[in-house]
Amino acid sequence: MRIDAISIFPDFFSVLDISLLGKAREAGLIEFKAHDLRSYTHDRHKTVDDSPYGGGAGMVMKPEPWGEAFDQLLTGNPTVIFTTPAGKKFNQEIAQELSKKQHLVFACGRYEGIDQRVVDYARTKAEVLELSIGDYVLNGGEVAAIAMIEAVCRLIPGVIGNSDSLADESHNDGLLEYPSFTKPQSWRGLEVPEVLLSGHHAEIAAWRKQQSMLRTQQNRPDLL
Ligand code: 6GU
Repeated sequence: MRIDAISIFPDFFSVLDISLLGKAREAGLIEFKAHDLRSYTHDRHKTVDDSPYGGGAGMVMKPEPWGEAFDQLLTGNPTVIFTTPAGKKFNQEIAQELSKKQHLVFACGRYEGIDQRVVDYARTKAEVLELSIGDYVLNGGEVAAIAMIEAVCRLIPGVIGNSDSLADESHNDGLLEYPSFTKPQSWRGLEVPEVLLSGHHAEIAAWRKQQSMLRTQQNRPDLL
C-alpha cells in the first residue's frame, strides 16, 4: 500500500518510522511519504491560510497549495481522507475497508479547517472521505491521521506476524476484548483466575466470552 500525507507539519509523521510500521516499511509492505503543504506555495512567506469569508474567528487554509499538492499526488486511483472533527467517526470497519486500498492520501487540516472547495475538488478526482477519530478537538489532523494509519496498516497481511492476534481483539466482533493474564500466577497477593489454569478449552472460551460481555456492559454499553 502507498500512503501520502499532506500537512504543514510533516515532521509529526516521523513516529511512523518506529516499531511494527517501521518494519513494515523496511519490508516494502507500506510505502509512506509526508509532504509539506508549504512546498506547494510560491510566495516568500509560504502562506497557507487566510481570513474566512463571512467573518468569524481564526484562519482558513487557502485552496491553491492544496490544488497543487493534489495535481502531484492524486495519480492512479487514490482514496483521499480529510482529517477533520467535522467528519464521520472512524472505526474498525472503516479501517478494514481502507486496508484493502492501493493508495491513501491523508489531507491534514489546521486552523479552522480547509476551504470547502478543496474537498469538493478532490471529489472530482478521487474517492473522498472526511473522517474524525472522536468527539473532541485536536489542534490539527496530523495526530488523527497517524492513529488512522496505524489502525489501517496493522490489518495489511504480513504487517502483524501472528494474524490470530487480530481475530480476538476489541471491536472485531462488536465486543471489547476479555482481560489477559501472564506469569507469575500469584503477584502481590493478586491471583490469576482459576479457570485459565484449568486447561479446559471450552470453559476458558466461555469465561472469556462472559468477561467480554461484562466489560462491554461496564465500559461501552452503547455497543450492546
Ligand atoms: Cl480528524 N482532526 C482534528 N483537528 N480534531 C479531531 C479529529 C480530527 N478527530 C477528532 N478530533
